[in-house]
This record gives sequence, C-alpha cells and structure tokens, in this order.
Amino acid sequence: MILIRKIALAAAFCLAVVPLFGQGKYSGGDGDGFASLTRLMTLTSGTVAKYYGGSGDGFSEASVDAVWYVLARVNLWLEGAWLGGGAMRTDLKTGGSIPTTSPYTDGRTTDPVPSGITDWVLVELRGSDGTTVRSYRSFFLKSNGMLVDTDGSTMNCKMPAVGDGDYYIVVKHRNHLAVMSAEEQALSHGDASLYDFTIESGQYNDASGAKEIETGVWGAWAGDVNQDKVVTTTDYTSWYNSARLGESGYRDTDVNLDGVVTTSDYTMWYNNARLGASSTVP
Ligand SMILES: [Ca+2]
Ligand SMILES: [Ca+2]
Repeated sequence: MILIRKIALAAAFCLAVVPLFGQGKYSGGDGDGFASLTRLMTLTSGTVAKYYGGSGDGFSEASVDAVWYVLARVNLWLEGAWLGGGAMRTDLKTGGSIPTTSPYTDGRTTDPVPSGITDWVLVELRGSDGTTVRSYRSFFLKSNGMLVDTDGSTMNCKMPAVGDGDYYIVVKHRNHLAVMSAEEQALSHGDASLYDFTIESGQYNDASGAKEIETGVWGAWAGDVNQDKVVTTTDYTSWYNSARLGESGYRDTDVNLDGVVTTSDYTMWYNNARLGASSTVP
C-alpha cells in the first residue's frame, strides 16, 4: 500500500513538475517528493537552474543541464602595443607567437589564433565588494581595442557560471597593470552594451589606474612584467636578464609586444616606473 502511494505521488509529482521545468535531469529519489524546492532563477534558453533540498524522501539531486552566463562587451588599449590611429600591434600574431592555449589560469584553448589579434587577456567579473571574483575567462584583444571571443569576431564575451546582475569588469594582461570599471555594470545574458576603457580616465575605478597614452586616449599601464601590481626594478631585472639573452617570441619581458626584447621595452618600463605606476585594482 505504501509502495502504491509512493508511485502515485511520484507520478503526480512528475506530471506537475516536469512540464514546468523543461529539459533536465532528475535522479536519485524514492518517489515522495522534495522536502523543499528552491528555484534560483527563471529557466529560459541559455540559463540554468538547480533544484535541491531533498531530505531523502524525494530526489536527492535534480539539475538542469543548460548554460549559465552573462555577456560583456569591452574596449581597451594596451599602452605597450599602442601604435596610434586607433590600432595596436599584431606582431605576436603575425610572428606566430601567440599560444593556442591562454597564458591565464583558465587555460582556454583555440586553434588557430585568428587574425588581427594583439594578445590574450583575462576578464574577471567581481561582486559589489570589488574583490570577490565571480567569473573569469580568457578572451582575445583585437588590434582595434575590442575584446572578442576565440573566433576573433564575436564581441559579446560570454562569462560563465553567473546570472544576470551587477558586476565590476576587470581586464588583466600579462605585462600590464589590470584595469577595473568605475562602477558595477548591469550584465545579462542578452546583448551587452559596450564598456569603453579608452575614452576617459573616469571609466576606471581610480583615475590613476588609467594611462593617457595619447592626448584624450586612455589605456592600461605597461611594464608590470612580474604581475605584482607595481612597475618597479624587479620588472627591470626580468627585462635585463631576458634582453641579455636576446630573447624573442612570446615573452612577458616584451613590454611593447613586438616580439623581441630590446631597449624599446626598457624605455617603456622606465617611463612608467619613474612615475610610480601601480595598480588601482584591489
Ligand atoms: Ca611588477
Ligand atoms: Ca619588444
């Protein structure tokens, strides 16, 4: 009798619930239902929800296999690669030096590296405290300043594992100081509006976090070779050892991203070290 009741309850539960939740995976229960049910967000195409809280009488786990993300669209100049006239160098790409695996922690891969690319960058979305990293992913920075996906053209950067909300946008590069948006930005899984780091220092979380690379043009400070958030003699020492060996290719000591480690990189480092360049990103 108990078994029959359980089956009946399970049937009723499935009839009532599955059509509401759409595609998904429900497993592990003995048929009595959830002890509680929490819906994290409305389930639409391209979002994800998890349902949990069973005490053992129902499903021990239920999840919906879908993608959960928000989109960001960002424009940034790197001082080191800046050529003027709205363009950055692509010497690393044309020289075949840009690795097909991102140098950042997510180790994102693509092959081949598309044309017109200046380098890999890492995008982070941070919470309201400005420090908690909620999502991160590698993208390409194009010579025209746009961050794009690994196809080299998609400007909506898909940031994984977060839902619609307000986030600080941080962009990191392996030998520049990181930049951070002045305010939290409302991001969603719909088309993103452009966040433009190039137009004024007020776009940065602190005006000193922006380098005026040309009159009225703003970008990220070059020269933080060891990524300790300051441009100091430690970076110079790395550059010196690399230059002495005549290194070339994809090198953090290649501050201007032209594919060779020379005194041009030293000069760029020197000018920023002299100004005491340091990161304003917490
Ligand atoms: Ca440094
Ligand atoms: Ca160089």
